[in-house]
Amino acid sequence: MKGMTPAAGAAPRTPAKLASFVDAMPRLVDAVPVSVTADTDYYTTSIKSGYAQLAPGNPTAISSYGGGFVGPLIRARRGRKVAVTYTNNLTSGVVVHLHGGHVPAPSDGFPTDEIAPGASRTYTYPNLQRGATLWYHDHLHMAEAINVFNGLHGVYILHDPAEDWLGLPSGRYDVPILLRDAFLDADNALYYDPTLDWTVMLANGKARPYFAVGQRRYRFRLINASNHRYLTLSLSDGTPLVQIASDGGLLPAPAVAPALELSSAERGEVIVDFSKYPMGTRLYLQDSVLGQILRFDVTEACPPEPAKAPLPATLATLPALTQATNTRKITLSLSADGNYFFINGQAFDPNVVIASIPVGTTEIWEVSDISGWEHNFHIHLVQFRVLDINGVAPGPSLRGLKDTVSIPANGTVRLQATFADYPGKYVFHCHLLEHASFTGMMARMDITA
Ligand SMILES: [Cu+2]
Repeated sequence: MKGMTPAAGAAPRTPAKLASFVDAMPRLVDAVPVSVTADTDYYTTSIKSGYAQLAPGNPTAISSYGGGFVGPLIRARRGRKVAVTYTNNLTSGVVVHLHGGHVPAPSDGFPTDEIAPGASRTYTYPNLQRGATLWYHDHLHMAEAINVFNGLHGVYILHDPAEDWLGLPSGRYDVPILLRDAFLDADNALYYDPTLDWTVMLANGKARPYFAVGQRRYRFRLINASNHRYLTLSLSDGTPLVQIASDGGLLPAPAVAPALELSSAERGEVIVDFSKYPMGTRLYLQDSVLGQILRFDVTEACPPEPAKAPLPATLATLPALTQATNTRKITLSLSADGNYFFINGQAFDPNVVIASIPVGTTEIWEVSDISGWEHNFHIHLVQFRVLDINGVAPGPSLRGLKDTVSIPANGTVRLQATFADYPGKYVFHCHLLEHASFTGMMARMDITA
């Protein structure tokens, strides 16, 4: 990838030659609480190594949350807490971060808050934010790129009764799809080398699968869990994608566009209406670089959709932007030796506070790249608003609540965020995981009481 040089002496690997659309895309398996109290659902998950059938042929050695290549699907409900106790049964450390979650610092997964091999840690998520498609993944200092590559990722849906009035497809017709690329060698082994071209696109842990659908609307929650690949997704027949939600939940209004762009870690929820296609139709979800990555087969008998009201022009009303009291400049640069991407002049040091923010503050961040590379920018703890990109107001798909946004090379994005509560230490960083893990592109922010 950009900014990475090949490891010295690395043996060349032959990529797997994979047939496409052989396997069905699995539905993610719901996590089952081990106990439920009046206000909290409790889960336990073992982080362990194992094998998964990612593609036809040999099974692939993986790291996993709970055994599957994509971790258990946690379904939270707004206003009910979720507590997950992770036990690390790997031979190296891990950290779990709920991406997009508004959570107290001890549960956020600071990169050095390691769960050592054999140890356990409980993360508690308040779920007081708006409904959204979140995801969880490893965040271990200088190792998240490899850990996520090996399979430490999962989906966390925060359901919100405030969405019920929209009559969106639900249950079986509300389908999270975790997309990520990989390099599989000729033996189907995951082989981590970011200088290679990772051309195997996995959807819910299967390489280029098919998915049977019925003649009705579906809600697809698309998560770009790729380490660094940008996705530009579209339907093969040119039907526009109707995006209803982004990182932090519903958009103010549907964003209808020929393609949906998702940088690493971004989410986009789309409504696809298959009712216009004859039975037997094959339609592809395609990426501008990788081509067809998922085939929808209109083959499933399903009852007609009840009272299909058109999507309203207004999906959600976002909170009014409050007056910012501080403007903070964030500069992304390349070190003189070319080995690091700096944030405000330095590589990540977990002991150095780059941003100290009094709790309750609303800030505008001017995030500028001067490295000449495109990066993407993720702030923990908050959902922010994109004010403008190179001085231009964001397009419809970026007008909702966001936690990750692409920063154009040599460009500036202005964001606004309110750090309403939860004092403690957090990070913000480039979500190209190779940059975050290996080039120091991360910074500590402390929310001060
Ligand atoms: Cu970067």
